[in-house]
Amino acid sequence: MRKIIFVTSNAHKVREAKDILSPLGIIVEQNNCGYPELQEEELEPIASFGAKHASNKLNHEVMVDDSGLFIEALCGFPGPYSAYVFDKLGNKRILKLMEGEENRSAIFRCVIGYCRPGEEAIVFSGEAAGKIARSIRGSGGFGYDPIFEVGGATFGEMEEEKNMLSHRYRALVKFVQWLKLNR
Ligand code: ITT
Repeated sequence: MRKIIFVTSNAHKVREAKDILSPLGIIVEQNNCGYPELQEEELEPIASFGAKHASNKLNHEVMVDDSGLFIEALCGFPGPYSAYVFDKLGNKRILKLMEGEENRSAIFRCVIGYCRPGEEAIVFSGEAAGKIARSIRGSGGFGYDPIFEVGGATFGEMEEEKNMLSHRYRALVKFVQWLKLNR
């Protein structure tokens, strides 16, 4: 069995990745050792640098996941700062910032970085287009899920459906296709 170490502090991300990678016989093991997060506007260089750093540190093939919510009416905020903003403001205050705003469009992005020790990292990105809800709805998922709506339901109101249409699912599908060709 092949094992990929997933370097993240976020157990929800690991659960979603396991749902997709385990059926292929890939063991996903969480490691919370962290990696330096570059200050960049784009997620790709953050994931790429993180994966390379972590694979060399752990001397094992690793994956990392850098995600962000890009709200159109807020010029892409919080984007690469999504984790910091979620910790400091949370969903309630994001909704406050969006009060009276008719343009609710937002994109969730996920970039998976993968690297083997001594090699260059490869990145796989996925996006989900949706809307910022007008209230917090649903208790499923994590993070921004209760305010991110796709097709009328928030990710927080979904059960398995999130993992069939999310930004992470789409990035993981590309990762899986690559893994199948590069065992
Ligand atoms: P690691 O960096 O340790 O992997 P993190 O939770 O800090 O974990 P990010 O830096 O990628 O992850 O931050 C993204 C933020 O967006 C963070 O607050 C997450 O909770 C949130 N987030 C990421 N994916 C999400 C998803 O699928 N649904 C809802 N919120 C999500």
